[in-house]
Amino acid sequence: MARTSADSESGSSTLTVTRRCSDRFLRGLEQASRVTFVSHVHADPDSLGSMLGLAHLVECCLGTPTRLTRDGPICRAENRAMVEVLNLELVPVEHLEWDDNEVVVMVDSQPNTGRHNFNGGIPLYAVIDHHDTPGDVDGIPFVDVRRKLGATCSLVTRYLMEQDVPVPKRVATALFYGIETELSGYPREAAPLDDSALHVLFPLTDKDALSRIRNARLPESYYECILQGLQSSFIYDRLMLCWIDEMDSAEHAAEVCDFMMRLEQVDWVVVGGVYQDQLILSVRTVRPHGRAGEMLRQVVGRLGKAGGHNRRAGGSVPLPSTSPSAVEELQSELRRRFLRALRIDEDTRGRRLMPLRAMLQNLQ
Ligand SMILES: [Mn+2]
Repeated sequence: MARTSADSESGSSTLTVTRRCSDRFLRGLEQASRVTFVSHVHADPDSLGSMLGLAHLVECCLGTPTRLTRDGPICRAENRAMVEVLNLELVPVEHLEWDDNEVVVMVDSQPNTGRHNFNGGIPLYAVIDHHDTPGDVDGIPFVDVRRKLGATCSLVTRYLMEQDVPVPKRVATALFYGIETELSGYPREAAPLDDSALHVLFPLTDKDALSRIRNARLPESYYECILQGLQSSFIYDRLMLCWIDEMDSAEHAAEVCDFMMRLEQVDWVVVGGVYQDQLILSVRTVRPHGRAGEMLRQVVGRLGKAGGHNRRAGGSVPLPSTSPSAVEELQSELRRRFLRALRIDEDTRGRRLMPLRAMLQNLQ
């Protein structure tokens, strides 16, 4: 098992008993009147699955009531389908009220990474995560952050296995889908724990529910954004950059990025789309050790926020104005920075993915 901050913390020399992470996690919750799970903004399948899995663990092992929450809307069609199909009850973080002795656990995210609006009235008991983006975990009693792990759901599955808790279909489906989406089809590039979690969970999943989530119906705006993405794509060496003028969901940038990333000539795809008063950025790379999260954080710098993993990353930059000139100015600054970060000659002329002539001909 990977060494973790939780492992090293418990590495006291006086005791020979090695307690498992899940034992320590549960022990700290014994006096809790209720356990509330929080995660990052626009909850994704990994955060939803992790909250559900840990809530199940707590309910089975301690009989303590739990709550799952959501921070901001859930936009992506598959993620909304997951909430609906698995009947997840999510309390909006802005409506939370606290019981005496209530305990809060943060999953798939770390405090002060700018990825959540939760700054609750009560301190966190635990942080369970796998992100590279370092958060402020000082003073938090239980921390289990495994940066090599592909999904937080894999760690939660491990806790359930350690405690020998039966995993019902609904929980198994959520955990499985959480891992599947985080690994983008490459379980073996993540960690052995991800791969083995998928093996354990798959027979327990609800296959119909899984296919209803995977094949969620898409809104018209998705196709509008795909069209804009195709029409605005420029290729610079191994990088493709696409811009979307106006999106009615922050998730469309990532969806366009997922759609574009399989183009055979490029290794990197960056999509930037205007959503309300922000430019939302999404990055994908086919390189297994691409460190996309680090690259995007470096590019965005002080302009905004960013984070992510080896193959995938996301971020946002506030726009001073949504006028075309303000958007264009930011786009060209970011283009310069991406080219520099990927060591592509800054004078490289972009080549359109779809030549203008072809676009016009298609209209006739
Ligand atoms: Mn995750």
